[in-house]
Amino acid sequence: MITLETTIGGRHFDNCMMNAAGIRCQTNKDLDALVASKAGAYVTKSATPHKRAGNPAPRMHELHLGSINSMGLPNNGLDYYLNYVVEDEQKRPDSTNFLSVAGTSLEDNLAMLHQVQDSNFNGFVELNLSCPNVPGKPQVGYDFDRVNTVLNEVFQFFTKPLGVKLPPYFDLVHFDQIAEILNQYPLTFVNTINSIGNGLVVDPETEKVVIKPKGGFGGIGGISVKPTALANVRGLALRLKPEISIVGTGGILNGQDAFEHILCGASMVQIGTQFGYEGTRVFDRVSQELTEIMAHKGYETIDDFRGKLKTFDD
Ligand code: RRO
Repeated sequence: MITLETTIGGRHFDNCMMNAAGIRCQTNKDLDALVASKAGAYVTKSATPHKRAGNPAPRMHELHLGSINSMGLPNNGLDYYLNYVVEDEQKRPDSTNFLSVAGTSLEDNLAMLHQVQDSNFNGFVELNLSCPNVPGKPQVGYDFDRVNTVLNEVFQFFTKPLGVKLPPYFDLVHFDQIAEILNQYPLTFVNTINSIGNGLVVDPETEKVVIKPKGGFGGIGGISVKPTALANVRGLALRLKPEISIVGTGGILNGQDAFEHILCGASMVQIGTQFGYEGTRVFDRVSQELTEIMAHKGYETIDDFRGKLKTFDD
């Protein structure tokens, strides 16, 4: 009997697949559709203390090999998402879901986490340290001292399960440096990767960029980011203490992509760009495809192969 169930921080999930923050999770209607789907959990659109309209349109563009976006954190504000997840927990007390927060300053993040700490919310908080699209606000995840400061401040008072959403890193020394910081804290999970920040897509016909904000610069997602995502999942899985689970995000379109993320060390996988294109059916399809791969290989649970990627040195 093959199962796609997984465990993070002692919490059980029936399916190891879910949406990635930002994709079809901004409204109650979006979240209701995720609850009704085969996804093992959902994550809410990254929240700021107050509702935000985000950047001007066009701010997302479909690419042959993925997507570029500069949404600029459009969201309904923390109260909206906190109310949703708390009410959902009352209806489904055994489920664990993810509440994403993305303050544009340390003060905002601390204020939001105080509010979450004081609430009845019992799920996971995903602290987004990697939004690439707010003009004038660099991604915190690329400033290692700042990451350390943020986590140090947060864990002075925050006692609920917390993870961080990281930007992609591109040098093994950076994996070493970020892991050394993350390992000092009681994190429940690390989610890697957010979109590859500040790519540029050019339309040769019109000789113009394809999105309006920031002169056309935006975060790249979808199939073209998979090798970077796998490297980050693997790089962190090899360096983080075992109590910190890895959530793998980036370039998952099918069962094979999910399989590769898990092989690199992911306990949960998130589908972003492709979920945007396909809707909740993606979770049925990718679950079916992953199950078939596992059947073919004789695996019954994802723990049978999670993190067991081979190299030429084995
Ligand atoms: O809203 C966005 O522009 C956005 C966010 Br907060 C993020 O974390 N990642 C992304 O690609 N877009």
